Amino acid sequence: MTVRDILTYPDPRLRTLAKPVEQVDDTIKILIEDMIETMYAADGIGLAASQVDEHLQLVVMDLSKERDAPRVFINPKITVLDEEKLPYEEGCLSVPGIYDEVERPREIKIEALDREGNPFTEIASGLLAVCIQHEMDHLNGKLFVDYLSKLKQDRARTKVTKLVKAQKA
Ligand code: QAP
Ligand code: CO
Repeated sequence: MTVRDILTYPDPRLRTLAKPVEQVDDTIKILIEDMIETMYAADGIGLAASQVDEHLQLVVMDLSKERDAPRVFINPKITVLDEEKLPYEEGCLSVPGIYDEVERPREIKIEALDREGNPFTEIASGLLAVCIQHEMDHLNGKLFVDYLSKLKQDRARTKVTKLVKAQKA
């Protein structure tokens, strides 16, 4: 397994629209393993394939405290069950050091394939609902900072660019 590089804001490749996974073959399985390892190495709770420059509809997540319960969502689709929106303080591995509140529908239905390619359905609220909506935005080329004011976006861009330069130096 390999830790892959995570694209950072404002890299234009983060705006690429992800394509559906056609077949859960060995290449996809390796990508899934690499994404899980990359998420753990970066101390994240969720990672979309777009963030490692693989433009496929694939998300990994681990919301467990022990960090031993990785979950995989292939070709996820959501249906909003409750339009009521709740604010949650979000962050993103592609926007390191930036955290801010985003409002999203509080209850959704998730339909996806698991890592064996078997379909499943799940009703989600709380952190799972927030996280899957955040990750699915990535698959559509959208970032959580897009919901913030232009001023906050400018500040985030400056801060992340500096941080990334400092890390490389
Ligand atoms: C998305 O985000 C998310 O800035 C996943 O320095 C976040 O894993 C969904 C992270 C919150 C719902 C709520 C961010 C790690 C991790 C950073 C992450 C950082 C180190 C973000
Ligand atoms: Co993110």
